[in-house]
Amino acid sequence: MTAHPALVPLPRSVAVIEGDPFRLTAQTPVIADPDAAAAARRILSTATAQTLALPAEASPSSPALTLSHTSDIAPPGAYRLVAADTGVEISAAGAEGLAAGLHTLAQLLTPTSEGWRVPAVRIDDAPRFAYRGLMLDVARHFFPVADVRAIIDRAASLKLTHLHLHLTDDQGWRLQLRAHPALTDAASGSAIGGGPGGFYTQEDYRDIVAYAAARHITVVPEIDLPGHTHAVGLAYPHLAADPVVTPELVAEAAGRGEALPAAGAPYTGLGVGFSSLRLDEEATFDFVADVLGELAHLTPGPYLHLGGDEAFGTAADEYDAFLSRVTQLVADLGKVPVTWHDAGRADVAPETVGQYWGLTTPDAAGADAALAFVRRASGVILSPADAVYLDMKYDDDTPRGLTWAGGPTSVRRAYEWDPVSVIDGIADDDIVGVEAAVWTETIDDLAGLDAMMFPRLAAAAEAAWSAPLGSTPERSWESFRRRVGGLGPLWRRQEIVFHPDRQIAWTGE
Ligand code: TNX
Repeated sequence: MTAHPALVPLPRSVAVIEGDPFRLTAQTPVIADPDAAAAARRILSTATAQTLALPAEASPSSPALTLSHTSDIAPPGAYRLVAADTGVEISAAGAEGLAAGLHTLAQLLTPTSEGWRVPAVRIDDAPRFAYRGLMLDVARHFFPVADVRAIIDRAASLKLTHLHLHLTDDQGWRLQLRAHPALTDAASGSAIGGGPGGFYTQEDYRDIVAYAAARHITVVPEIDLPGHTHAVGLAYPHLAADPVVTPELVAEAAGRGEALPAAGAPYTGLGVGFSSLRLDEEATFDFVADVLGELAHLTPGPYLHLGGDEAFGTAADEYDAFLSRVTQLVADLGKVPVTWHDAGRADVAPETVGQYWGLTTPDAAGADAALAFVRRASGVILSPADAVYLDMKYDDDTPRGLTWAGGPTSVRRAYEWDPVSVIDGIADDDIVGVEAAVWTETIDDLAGLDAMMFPRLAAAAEAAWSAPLGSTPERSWESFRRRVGGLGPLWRRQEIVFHPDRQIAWTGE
């Protein structure tokens, strides 16, 4: 084997050790607590596209997969993996680290006629950032629960920890709320391009949250406020301001052959920034308090995302007062508010985390807004759009996708940036984590999500997990393009319809 196996995200240390390879078969015994054993069967069966029994009982002499808890391995997600012909041992403090180790083991497997070969290696690994996220926009196009589950599996396989669901936007409201059934009755049946839309029942949402939790992923729900709210007006006309139709929006809509937004009619175009809740109405605050209260109750995770982006239809003073009041409301509900960085200029609750979505070379306003969160000591999530907005085209020939974030985003551009270098004055400790985002204006099915996410999601995962870009020879584009290319066979077995990008050195099997 080569010195560095095809592992993404790159582990902290990989050492090739003495010994013959391990052979994993369906009958390899698993020595582990029942939950960890179940995780091993699930993760390795998916990775091999075979049902691996991995029995618990074994003769003492057969080489086994051993999963053990060791309190001296930190932080959460960290693990040690030692493989040789005598067995594979994964150790971690808890279930999250064991799962991370199992996903690494999945990447080490090569099929042979006598089972799956695992090279003799010792890996000591730990994440750089605790928050490693993926945002999925289910508002522009709706994705059923089965697709969201598939996305959760994909995120877990790259050791991500958070799934941010962008649940509401101008084109539709996707979450059933008991106090406001009109939102899904009147405002979920539309999507970009005129598709049928859809929504998650409360049971669906609980299913997603539980499925994610079983894979060590926390759901971060977003209700985008006070802009991106045209759909609210379909249910509650008195809460929505009239669309602000600018000459630019008129020109864009004409160019795309789309209808303009009109109060009370579903919006199915790609325009942004024209809608706002009515912030001069106390009824709006009652509505928002109800919605966020119910969402907090449904959501076990610590974060509630309030959006706050592109509220061009909202007066600046009203926007600031709204964000200040609503972030405080979320804090009072016992949750950590998250907003897009646009809200940094407002006097938001001090615990509010800002999500930076400007470019890897920020403009002054974007950098200032992001720094405001750091000054309040709450930190930032980095989602630089020209690196980790996975809805950008790869190149001019990509069938789906947008190009506004500095043109197409090649795999190399998605890889060659480092979180700590984006905003001057922000150190590793100020960074809560890194989040990739797939906006779905141009994507309407799982195959489309796959093609846009893979391989670039692997680059984002490496930015979130691995040591800084350039800190070791392997933390480089040349190494990444080899390593990620080696994952092609695994992704095919996992039924991931990845984009066979020409910058990547794909290996066959
Ligand atoms: C910007 S990022 C948006 C979204 C769009 C996306 C498309 C952000 C906070 N707002 O409304 O869907 O670009 O790439």
